[in-house]
Amino acid sequence: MLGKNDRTGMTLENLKQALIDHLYYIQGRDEQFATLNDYYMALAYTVRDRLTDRRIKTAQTYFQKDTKVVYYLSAEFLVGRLSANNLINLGIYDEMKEATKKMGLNLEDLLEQEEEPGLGNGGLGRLAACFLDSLATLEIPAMGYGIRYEFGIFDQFIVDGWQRERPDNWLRYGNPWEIARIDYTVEIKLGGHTEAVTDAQGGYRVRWVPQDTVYGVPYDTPIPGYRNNTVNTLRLWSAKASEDFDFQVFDAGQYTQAVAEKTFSENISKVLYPNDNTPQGKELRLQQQYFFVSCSLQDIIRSYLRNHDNFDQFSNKVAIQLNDTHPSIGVAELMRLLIDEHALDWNRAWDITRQTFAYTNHTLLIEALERWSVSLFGRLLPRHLEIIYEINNRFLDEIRRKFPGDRDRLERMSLIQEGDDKHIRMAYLAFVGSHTTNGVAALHTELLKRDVMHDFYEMYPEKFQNKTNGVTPRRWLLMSNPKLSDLITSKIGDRWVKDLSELRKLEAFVDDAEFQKTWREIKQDNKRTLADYIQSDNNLEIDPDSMFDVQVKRIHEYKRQLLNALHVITLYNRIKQHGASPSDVPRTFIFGGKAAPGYFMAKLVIKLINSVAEVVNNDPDVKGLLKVVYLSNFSVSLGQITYPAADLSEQISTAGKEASGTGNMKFALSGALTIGTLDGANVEIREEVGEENFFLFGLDAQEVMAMKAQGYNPLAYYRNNAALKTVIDQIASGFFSPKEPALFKSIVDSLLYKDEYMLLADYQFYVDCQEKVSLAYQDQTQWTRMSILNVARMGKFSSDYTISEYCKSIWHVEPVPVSLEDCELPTP
Ligand code: NBG
Repeated sequence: MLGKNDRTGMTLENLKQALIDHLYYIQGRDEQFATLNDYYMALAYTVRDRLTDRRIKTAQTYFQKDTKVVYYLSAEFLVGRLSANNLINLGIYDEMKEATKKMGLNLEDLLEQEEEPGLGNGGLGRLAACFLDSLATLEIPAMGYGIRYEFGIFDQFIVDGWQRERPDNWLRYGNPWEIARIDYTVEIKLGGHTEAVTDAQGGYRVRWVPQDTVYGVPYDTPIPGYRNNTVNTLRLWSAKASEDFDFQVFDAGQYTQAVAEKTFSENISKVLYPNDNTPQGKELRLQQQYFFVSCSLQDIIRSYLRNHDNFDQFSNKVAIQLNDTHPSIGVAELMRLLIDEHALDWNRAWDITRQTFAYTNHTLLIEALERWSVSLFGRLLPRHLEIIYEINNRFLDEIRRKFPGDRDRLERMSLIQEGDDKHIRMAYLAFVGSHTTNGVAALHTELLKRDVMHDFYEMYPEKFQNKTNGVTPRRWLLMSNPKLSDLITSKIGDRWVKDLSELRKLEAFVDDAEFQKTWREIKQDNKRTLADYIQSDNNLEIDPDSMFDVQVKRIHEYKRQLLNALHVITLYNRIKQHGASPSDVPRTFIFGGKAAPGYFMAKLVIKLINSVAEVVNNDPDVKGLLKVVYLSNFSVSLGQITYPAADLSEQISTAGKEASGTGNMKFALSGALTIGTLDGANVEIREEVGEENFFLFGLDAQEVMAMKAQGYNPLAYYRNNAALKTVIDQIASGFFSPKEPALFKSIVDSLLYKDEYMLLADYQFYVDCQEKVSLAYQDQTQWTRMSILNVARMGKFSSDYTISEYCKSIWHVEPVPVSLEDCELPTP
């Protein structure tokens, strides 16, 4: 029986004994010589053992009941550190704290040893991680599939105001959470050509003769639900050179070349491409996508065939979600596997494929939609190119039948973009090969239907759904904001952890002076924690009594960090000119986020923010009123101390550009108020918390489009707004870059002559709205009231809710609880 077995018991004594055993037998250390990292490793293995019991039992249950399983395919899983989360979900955080204390250790110090797995860029990868947590918590049979990048997102550091990058060697000291499953290794083909062959029945078949093969080795990470017995699996694939293909070269006596080729094919899982919302049309990236998708589909089929001897039940037992287009090659790969390897005919394979896949779109930025050059694609995946052409032929016939003679429509909707350099439109392939396509916030889904995928909506309106994003309350409240969690639980009990709508009950305390006071003290404590971090990391003193005005997210022009910077300069100028006005509350502007290494403008914005910080932070005239901080190397871990410390959350993207945003939810869940545009999930957040508890400004998506259509002229705003003109002239004249006055010329030119993201059109609205924020902050009673209401009304944005909606209307799966009764454990 689980728990009765000392090997994986949960009592304080069991845990302590396990720590000592692992320290000794796994790390090979005694207590006298053990380092902090040795102790961390012992702790991780101790927790992993307890997860392993439940993971094996979970897998057995799914297999025995032959349940339908959700497979979430994603090129990114930004899971964050695992130790604290696993302790909390297992319900042994306090026991472990005691056990380590008894050994003279501090649990928090041990947890700090964990290297964060940075296997994602931003919101898309973090969403996948929140979804895994919710799937396990809701007891849904599910598995995540992705890539075990040897190097995750680069480490960012700031030198002289500029972003610099260093490789993220996260596996350096080993990863105690993963288990390699060598027995499930699969073979992947690449390149070469195809041949027609006749099979035993005299039928026509295609054989793919690859140029190279490479192996995929799976590494499993356990994903526990919150205080239940479910432990699902995140399976990440690592590339390993196949010995066969080296043999010829070996035989030719070219030993070193053979070894070189070996490392070459292992490059596939070497590094995460550091782009957020911008595709990288590189061959290696396509190899990565195909590699993990083919590994995963072969694995899914192997697993399905353990319980079945034909494919009749496939789409009743398997739901595959495509997280954006990165895994969309899966549509062609499943067709290939079913037709070429399992001898199904086209129509049957196509029905199964479309009943199995669903696709989530994550962006409206046209330039961010993935397209692969046909020539590159055909070189790497000759068989898949044939299949995609066949899918397209049949699809174009369907369009012709529905819209006879509409040639423009054919051209617009074709999976192949014609022209000198032909491209495959991956979003269209994903749509055509799926039963359902969803957007990630109400507005985003509407714009998909109205704009980006309008032709598809006209033809198949029933295939579109909305699923507004959410975040997991475990990591983003319980774990990151323990003091607020305790306060909430003391008032309304702890059911909110699994049912976030329970937070509504906090509304009863919104005017309770004592409660308000404690609420404020907790925010203050969280601000002090962040201030301490900034003191040690940036060597900068900031005032926890000032308003923390925070924008942390990837740096992208559409997210408009630059608009925030223009506001900072505006305030600075105002105070310099007129002295402090009564509405000025002391503010600390906190920025953070990585720019793609090849994204020139984004990197220049970082430099500008740091240059403004240099001037502002060293000017005695604004001392005590303004400070600017750039947090380097923003990550999940740093987010966990940043969101809880924020007073104001900046969600200021150009309307119609941010598909959803999820940082907006994390801030509000910790009681920050939002200043934001009507973009992405902001719209729904505002609806939920009430318009009087949200600082709205700026053009809406329709106005943005209308203004663009009329011919937008940023220069007019510049000429007609004296404060704005001063700010831009300062940047242009080198006020913030005296050693290199023309440094920011490209920023100035882009604002004045193009302003793609309409900063100038929104500037005055934004500055006025910030004025209202300052006024509101002066009334702390009212502000606290708004803060409490924001938290109380965040129920809709739990990823548990989002996932339950996917389960109901896309995947058609039900919870399958796992029982630990009669669980056979090896006797020690
Ligand atoms: C991002 C969007 C965000 C959204 C996340 C998760 C991509 C392609 N899209 O607005 O920009 O919150 O996806 O859905 O990274």
